[in-house]
Amino acid sequence: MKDIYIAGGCFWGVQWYLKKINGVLDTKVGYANSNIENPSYEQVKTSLTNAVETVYVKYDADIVSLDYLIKMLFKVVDPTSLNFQAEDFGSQYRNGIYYTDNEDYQAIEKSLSEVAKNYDKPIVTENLALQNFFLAEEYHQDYLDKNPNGYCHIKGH
Ligand code: MHO
Repeated sequence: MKDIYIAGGCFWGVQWYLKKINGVLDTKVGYANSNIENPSYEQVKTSLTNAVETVYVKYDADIVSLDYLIKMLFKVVDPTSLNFQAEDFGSQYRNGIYYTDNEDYQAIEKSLSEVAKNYDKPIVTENLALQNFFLAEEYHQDYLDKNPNGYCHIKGH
């Protein structure tokens, strides 16, 4: 059992997408690497907290690899978008992979260098240690299950 924190724009869509992957056991949406404690969605929306909309992913490493999760993410998320994703603008929509196990850093670097081969522009994905993660408000959890016609930046929804 391992965990990783994944950001790729609006967390509604990223959670909806990642939770369908075989081997993903649990997901929660929240705000990572915030410069204030327990920010609210309204505070994060100002882009002033530096918090990033992020999905906590608990996965079974015997079934799915971190490399696979990263490659799947970048089938639907643009790693060259700096501080925006699709129609959402602001640093809360930057893309990144945030680890709690320092050994994941090299693995993430390797996956990202492979992803980068698909792009002419540099990729801007953060590969950083998770500093903090605050769960988002309950109505954001599994938002697209609760609101199937809700906004989603990920194609296929
Ligand atoms: N464009 C969406 C983003 C929601 S997301 C949780 C909205 O403004 O509602 O950031």
